Amino acid sequence: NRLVEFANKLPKAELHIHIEGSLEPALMWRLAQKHNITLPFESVEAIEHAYQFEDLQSFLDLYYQGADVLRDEDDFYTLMWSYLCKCHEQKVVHTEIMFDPQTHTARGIDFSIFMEGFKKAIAQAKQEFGMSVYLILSFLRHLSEQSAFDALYQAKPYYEMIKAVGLDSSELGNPPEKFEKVFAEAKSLGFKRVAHAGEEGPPSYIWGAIELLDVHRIDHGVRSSEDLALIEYLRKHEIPLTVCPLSNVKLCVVGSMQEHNILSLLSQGLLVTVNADDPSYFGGYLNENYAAIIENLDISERQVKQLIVNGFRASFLPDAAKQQWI
Ligand code: ES4
Ligand code: ZN
Repeated sequence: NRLVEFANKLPKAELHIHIEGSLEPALMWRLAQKHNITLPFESVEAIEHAYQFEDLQSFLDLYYQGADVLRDEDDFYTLMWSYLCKCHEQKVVHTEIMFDPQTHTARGIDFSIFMEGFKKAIAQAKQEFGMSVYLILSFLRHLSEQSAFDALYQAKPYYEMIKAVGLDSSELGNPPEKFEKVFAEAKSLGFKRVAHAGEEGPPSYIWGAIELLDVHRIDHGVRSSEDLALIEYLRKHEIPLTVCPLSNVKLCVVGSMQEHNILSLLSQGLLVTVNADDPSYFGGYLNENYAAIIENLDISERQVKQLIVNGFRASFLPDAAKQQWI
């Protein structure tokens, strides 16, 4: 497919990726052996076979279990380095990566363990590939506000490595207002802000993320199509949506790729971007997400270009660096 080749070859930015969601089954298997952890799977193929989800929660259960094999600094280095090598292969020249500190600190793994591992891999990618890499500290919304504050303060020695805070995990029943105070504190510390909203949750959660959390971007946001006033607001204020097509199909947020509303959102004038979310769980990295929409939707070359340019526009890169890619 000519358009797939076209998208593969262009320099791209990625804005919605969970590093724990880039843990490939083969690496999970190897780390389980290394640490003498018994996985509830018989083989690497059995892990891959288990990746069939009915909703967000059924995925999150496996995703947190998978992350349990990440124990020492070298594990986190290898996880990050593997993802950054994939970026290099796929012409991702800038990436803004979410990580879930509470998933690790809750298991007794100190901030320094994962941050030092990430730091080495990121320095190497900057050096060897000339990539730019930002980190987004993401709070788990199924945990308490106090736990989010703890994560924010434990990160203090690493603030210069962190560009933004985010909000992820189980959306329904954990609305943005639960995290209003911790986002206000993050803002006063100088962090940018993003939040998952309108993936499974209603448009009111997107309004909440905007009005109470003062976010720069909405992660997913596909349910904004249910609220015309919201669409109008997102368009007027150029608030980006980081859409993840393969994720939405895998988690049954949409019935099929053919039914995905990404082009409808784009043609309504929204700043829509394409992203991988949890590539090793959902069937592909950024290029596979482009391939999926190109092969299943009636998309033009101009629209593919627009989505790629939007990735840079919606990024936290300084304007001068954005200009280089737009
Ligand atoms: C996630 Cl797809 C998705 N939604 C919410 N939280 C997440 N954490 C990792 N992937
Ligand atoms: Zn996500």
